[in-house]
Amino acid sequence: MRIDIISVLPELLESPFSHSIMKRAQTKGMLEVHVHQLRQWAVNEYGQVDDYQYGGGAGMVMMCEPLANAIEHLQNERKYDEIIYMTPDGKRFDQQTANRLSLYENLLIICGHYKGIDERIRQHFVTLEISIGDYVLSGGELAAAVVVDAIGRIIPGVLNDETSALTDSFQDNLLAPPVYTRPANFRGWEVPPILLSGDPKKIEQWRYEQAVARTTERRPDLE
Ligand code: 6GU
Repeated sequence: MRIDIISVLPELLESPFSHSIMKRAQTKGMLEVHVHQLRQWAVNEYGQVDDYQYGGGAGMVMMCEPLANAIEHLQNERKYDEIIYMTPDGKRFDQQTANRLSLYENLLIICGHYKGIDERIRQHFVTLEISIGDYVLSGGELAAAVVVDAIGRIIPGVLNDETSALTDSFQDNLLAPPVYTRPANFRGWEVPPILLSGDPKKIEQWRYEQAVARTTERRPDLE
């Protein structure tokens, strides 16, 4: 998969994909992330990409022309399966959406800033609007990093058995059960004996019950 990202703060998106599983996905050639500075398509020599909003009001709006030119430049190179706009008024991101997006070849992500982007870009180019939750960030970059991470780690072949996504929280609308590692007794705090029993059937049953109990307690909305 290739993901292109349009941003006025590309520096924010350098580090998140350079470590651990995201790094492995790219080293293995399964994921490419390309970040593009929107100011390359600025309307003047000052690098302007935003302007005051019609109708008045505080806050700048990202202009049509730089965004349209950036998007069309990238579209000339390849066809995008989705053109995604990161915005707090988008559809709330979830595992189901991550799963669907992980199957595509080419995604384009637009990061908003200030009051957001001109509505006409949303109408004429954007095919999917994503929010990562009900709170406001100062720009779309950190939200885009969340989405790319969630997608990248489940691209087929990125995870091995040890890091398998199959047992993640949310993969079947259940939170994950508690996990433990050595030692079996730390300061008198014991690992549940069933996990030391060596009985895979019982252990699986216990994990399932824990997952259900945790979901009922913490996230009744998931059930
Ligand atoms: Cl996608 N962008 C911004 N600026 N804030 C957010 C968000 C996105 N998702 C939640 N809050």
